[in-house]
Amino acid sequence: MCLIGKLTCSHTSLQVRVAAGSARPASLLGALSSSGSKSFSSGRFAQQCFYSDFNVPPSAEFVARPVGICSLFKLPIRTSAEGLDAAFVGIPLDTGTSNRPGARFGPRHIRAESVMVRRFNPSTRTDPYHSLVVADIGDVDVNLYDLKDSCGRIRKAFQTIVANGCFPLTMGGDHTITYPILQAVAEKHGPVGLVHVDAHTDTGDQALGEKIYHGTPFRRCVDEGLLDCKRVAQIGIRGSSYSQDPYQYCWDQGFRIVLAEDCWMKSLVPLMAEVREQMGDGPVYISFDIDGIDPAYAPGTGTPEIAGLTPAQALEIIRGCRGLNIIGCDLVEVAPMYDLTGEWMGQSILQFLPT
Ligand SMILES: [Mn+2]
Repeated sequence: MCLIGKLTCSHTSLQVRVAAGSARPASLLGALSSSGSKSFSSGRFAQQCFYSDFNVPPSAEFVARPVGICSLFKLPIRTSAEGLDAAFVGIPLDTGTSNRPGARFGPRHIRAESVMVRRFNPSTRTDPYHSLVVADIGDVDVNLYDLKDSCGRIRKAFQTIVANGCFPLTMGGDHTITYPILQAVAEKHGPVGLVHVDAHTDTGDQALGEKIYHGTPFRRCVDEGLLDCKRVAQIGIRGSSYSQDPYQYCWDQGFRIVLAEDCWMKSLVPLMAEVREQMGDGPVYISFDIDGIDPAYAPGTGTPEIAGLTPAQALEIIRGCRGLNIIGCDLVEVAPMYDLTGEWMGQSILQFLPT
């Protein structure tokens, strides 16, 4: 049970949720104390955070966008997921890429671009920061010279995150990372449903004799029973293939495949109603490969394919996940050096926050 109150400060109006019986300490300046930010502009930061247990991004109405140590949405930086409902975490790894590398720089560039994202979305009217305690917990300490070692490190890091009862919100990194993430997530929640946006199914078996790279994560997940295969939807799939029946493996598992060409010129609202029905009440993980979106909009990626989803369709997919039992998500394959405007890198992940 929650009590919703509204307090008005001199410059801004803040909604405050007090969770009855919450073990969380009622720190009036939680965002300040957690980031140790009293040393700069404490008066203006205090107006953003006062009377709230929650971490709220400072508004650019009061704190200039470039001010502060770079974190996602300028949220406080924490060293662990303890006490958090959800945590942004980066995985700067791209040694699983098959074509253009660069996704190792995804997390830090997404953070840099995220200063443009304001706290409220007037279309959804969601206020995620007052539903969940969220912070940026930094990056997984990956080994760029050993992909298997990196997978072990990622799995271990995410075991700790989910053990804290925290939802991981991950910035990749290439799509290899979703495999060890789902190992940790499925250990906690059991086999999960999957909403997977991508140009590719990422269900290959091997390449160059290697079983682990960014073309195989969901095949490995099936091998290990990490997915509830009847609750898997892959959306935006397109491009050339190695065989005439490239989707047979997915269909054999029970996946739903939504080809990009079946999305062209359409609203995806009806599709997402069907996806919500498919997912039911069970735990759902969202894995969003930026290459699901057409490279005309989002060129900053390693394996671009023409004729993809539009940004409006991407928003319809994310908004269409509302109400699902979302237990984590990732945005992967952002390779910033191919997106010279930088416009896309931080824009989509805010709406991943489950509310
Ligand atoms: Mn992918």
